[in-house]
Amino acid sequence: MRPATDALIVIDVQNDFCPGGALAVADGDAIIPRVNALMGQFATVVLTQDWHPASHASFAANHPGRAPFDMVDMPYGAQTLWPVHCVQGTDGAAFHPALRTDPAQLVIRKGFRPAIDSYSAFFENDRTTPTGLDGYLRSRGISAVTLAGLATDFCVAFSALDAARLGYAVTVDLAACRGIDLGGSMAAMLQAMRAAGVVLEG
Ligand code: VGL
Ligand code: ZN
Repeated sequence: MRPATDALIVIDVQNDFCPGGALAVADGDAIIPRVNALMGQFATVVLTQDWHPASHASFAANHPGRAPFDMVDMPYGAQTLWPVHCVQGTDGAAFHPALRTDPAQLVIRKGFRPAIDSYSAFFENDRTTPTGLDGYLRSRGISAVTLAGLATDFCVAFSALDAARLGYAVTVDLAACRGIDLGGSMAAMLQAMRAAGVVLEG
């Protein structure tokens, strides 16, 4: 077992990010056995779920004339437009059926406000609106987090960078992650995580 001050945070292992899903990450489901095994090593396990209303501003379909993967300017900064994915209550938003969910004490849902996206488990994309996860972890005495899940270069990386900024010791288990790699995002985010002191292992 890892020390009681360590938490595992499993990011967005949902059907829409796995093969056959609306925003499938290549080989996304291949991480599940490793993620399930990791859960056995941590007394504190948190799962996140991308959880958008159908009207969400990150969906290209809600921007006439725009296509998925275009960039747009939002009041909070640049935003990638995505295919419709992880709509609240749909099968695409459900956890992959092979993911163990019983060991988790908390499920954080994010991206539920129509006007703002939330890649990170800690803050929405304005980088200031909290999800509440920091308060949960702090009040439980957690000082180190290990991250796994989808996608390495978006929700996992944004979560890792925020966790480092908040003062947690952060490890990303790369063997338990898969990425989207949009316009060099994988190399850029790996570099940003290293620069922030995030330990990349696996
Ligand atoms: C994600 C794009 C849009 C992710 C979520 O989980 O990495 N990526 N929404
Ligand atoms: Zn999303």
